[in-house]
Amino acid sequence: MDVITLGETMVLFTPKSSGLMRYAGDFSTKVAGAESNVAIGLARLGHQTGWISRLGKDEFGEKIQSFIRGEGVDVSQVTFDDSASTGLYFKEKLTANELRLKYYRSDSAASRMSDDDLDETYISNARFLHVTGITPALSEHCFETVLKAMEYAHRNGVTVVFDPNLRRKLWTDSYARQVLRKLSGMADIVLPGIDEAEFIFGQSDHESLAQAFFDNGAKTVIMKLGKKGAYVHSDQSKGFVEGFPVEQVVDPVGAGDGFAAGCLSGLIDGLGLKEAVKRGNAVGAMVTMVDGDVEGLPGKARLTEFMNRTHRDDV
Ligand code: KDG
Repeated sequence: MDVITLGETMVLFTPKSSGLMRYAGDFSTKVAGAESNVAIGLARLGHQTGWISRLGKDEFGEKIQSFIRGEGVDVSQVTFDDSASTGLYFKEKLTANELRLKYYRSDSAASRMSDDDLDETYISNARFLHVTGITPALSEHCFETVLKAMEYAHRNGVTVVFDPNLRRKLWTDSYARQVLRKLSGMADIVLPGIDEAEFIFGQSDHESLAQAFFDNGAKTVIMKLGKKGAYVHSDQSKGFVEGFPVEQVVDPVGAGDGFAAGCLSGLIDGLGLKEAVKRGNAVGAMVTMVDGDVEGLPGKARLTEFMNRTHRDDV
């Protein structure tokens, strides 16, 4: 296995019309969850991935499992809970450029994940473990599960990747800050957005913030700077990796997961850090041009074509 991820995935309902959701009659139903988005992104690029989670024993749970399995991700570690429901999430398009997200996930099946859902041997067979700051926000059990997964990874020489993925609707700011700081310090690679970095360490410039993550324990910091691209900081490499131009942003949700998938794909393929981040920038940009959290994730051929079309020689 190249990458194993762990987290909650939900059925995503999107009204087909814009405006307040109370007036919406038709919805599309899709599948979305930060960690499975990354696993799917990597699978589309030809890598071996697995996703650990709990789903409700309901039709939505079945839908999610079939969809993720159909994308080529290993779902052998997914369990079904018959006393809790699969989480749901709604993406309300208020105007063409304004989205509002609403979760129905409190006490969902995934929020009941525990250490029992983890198999150390399964994790030990991966090169990377990818976890995010969404999972610890779901419940104390979930937080402990993330800590245990990280412990298994460290013990077996698996590189831990952490994306803070701050979701303020799920917990209080002060507790979120404390947990995200702790988990960022336990990761080998950390992937904060600049806003998340400021949330965790206070307002500053990107270089000082990257240094703060580094001093906190992360060995490699890859900071997302939106349209501008990313800034990397490790022992070997420091500097900007410019972003790719986007013709029109259709739906920005999931871009960070695409970025993570692209970066990890590059590292698995043996690229240098900045080249890997360039791939991350490209995948992230492509995700924003398509509606849905995973629908814009490219296969290798489309990615290569996009990167060549918007060729940049700056890394
Ligand atoms: O990064 C995109 C995710 O945020 C989305 O797919 C849903 O996992 C999700 C969440 O918790 O918001």
